[in-house]
Amino acid sequence: MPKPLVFFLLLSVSSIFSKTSDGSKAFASNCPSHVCGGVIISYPFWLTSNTTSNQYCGYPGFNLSCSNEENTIINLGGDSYYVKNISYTDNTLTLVDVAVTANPTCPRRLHNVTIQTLPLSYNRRDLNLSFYFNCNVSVWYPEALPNPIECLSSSVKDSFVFVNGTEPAWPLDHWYDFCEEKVVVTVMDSEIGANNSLIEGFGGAMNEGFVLDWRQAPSCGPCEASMGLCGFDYANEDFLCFCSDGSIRTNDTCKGAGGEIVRRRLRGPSLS
Ligand SMILES: *[C@@H]1O[C@H](CO)[C@@H](O)[C@H](O)[C@H]1NC(C)=O
Ligand SMILES: *[C@@H]1O[C@H](CO)[C@@H](O)[C@H](O)[C@H]1NC(C)=O
Ligand SMILES: *[C@@H]1O[C@H](CO)[C@@H](O)[C@H](O)[C@H]1NC(C)=O
Ligand SMILES: *[C@@H]1O[C@H](CO)[C@@H](O)[C@H](O)[C@H]1NC(C)=O
Ligand SMILES: *[C@@H]1O[C@H](CO)[C@@H](O)[C@H](O)[C@H]1NC(C)=O
Ligand SMILES: *[C@@H]1O[C@H](CO)[C@@H](O)[C@H](O)[C@H]1NC(C)=O
Ligand SMILES: *[C@@H]1O[C@H](CO)[C@@H](O)[C@H](O)[C@H]1NC(C)=O
Ligand SMILES: *[C@@H]1O[C@H](CO)[C@@H](O)[C@H](O)[C@H]1NC(C)=O
Ligand SMILES: CC(=O)N[C@H]1CO[C@H](CO)[C@@H](O)[C@@H]1O
Repeated sequence: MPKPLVFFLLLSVSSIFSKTSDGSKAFASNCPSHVCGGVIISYPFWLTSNTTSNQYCGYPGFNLSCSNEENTIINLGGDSYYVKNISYTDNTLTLVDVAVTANPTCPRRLHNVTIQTLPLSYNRRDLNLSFYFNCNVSVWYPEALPNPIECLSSSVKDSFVFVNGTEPAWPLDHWYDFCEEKVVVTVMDSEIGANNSLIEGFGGAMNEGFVLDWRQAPSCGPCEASMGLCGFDYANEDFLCFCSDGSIRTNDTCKGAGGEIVRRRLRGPSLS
């Protein structure tokens, strides 16, 4: 093949390529990624930012904040969790309760993990620990229960931890009625030894966090199937589909001509 022809072919291939990559650039500028402390925040996750734009790419509730360009945080049921890792291939999130890190060896102010209606579920590797706080059972049958967690107990009230479901069959029904609070926290089962290292080990396990699987938001299927990315207009409470041609539609799909096309080019979450 003569050289000019090869050159010509290369040129036309690259101009086709750059045309499509213009399209994806427009796409990317609407839905930019962000790296925070080594965690890549990318669709369907998005960065909560203080811009005036109320329109975001990503799933509702999958907004993350970035504190000091160091810590990525997600909010679940009003509680904050550090996001240690997001896998976009395994669709997993590794989370550590922010409250745990305030007191790593003896975490306090624990709360139940709440995933509500978000498209999240527990990973196979998770294990639930049940904490019973401030129980006055010592008055009754102290010897039938395991050792209390010293750092969370006082002379009159004891706190206990169990792998959920292994609480002792107690001669006195509902001994936990004598506890002020029960909280179930999730850890990775690999962090809990076979022997009773739970009292010493629960803090360490909680610092390693737990894994959630994330999946496609149900409302987002048609948009993603048409190569779009889902978003939301918080001001108008409209579902949005960011299409690869640069348009943003209130329809649930990029296919066909239907749907109001939002002409305004949006910046998306800034700080990218
Ligand atoms: C966002 O808030 C931070 C401080 O909270 C401020 O420094 C920054 O300028 C704000 N950015 C925008 C785009 O308003
Ligand atoms: C996500 O958005 C909600 C609602 O706007 C807000 O209350 C929450 O603090 C945000 N989460 C994070 C981690 O920024
Ligand atoms: C993040 O999770 C993925 C999948 O589980 C794993 O391969 C990767 O090593 C993790 N990265 C970090 C920094 O933990
Ligand atoms: C842990 O508790 C959650 C509910 O809080 C439940 O959905 C999950 O299946 C439990 N995991 C295990 C291993 O018991
Ligand atoms: C805890 O264990 C009990 C008994 O096995 C089970 O019924 C309950 O669903 C478990 N709860 C969680 C949150 O895992
Ligand atoms: C133990 O606690 C329960 C519930 O918190 C309370 O009803 C009960 O009076 C307490 N008993 C003693 C002996 O303190
Ligand atoms: C936490 O969840 C358990 C059941 O999984 C429930 O019994 C307990 O009351 C909950 N605790 C709080 C503080 O909501
Ligand atoms: C548990 O303790 C036994 C005896 O002390 C020991 O042989 C075994 O290796 C321990 N298992 C684990 C998982 O630590
Ligand atoms: C596929 C689809 O949902 N199409 C809808 C797009 O929006 C118009 C009106 O805005 C509807 O008539 C279409 O059914």
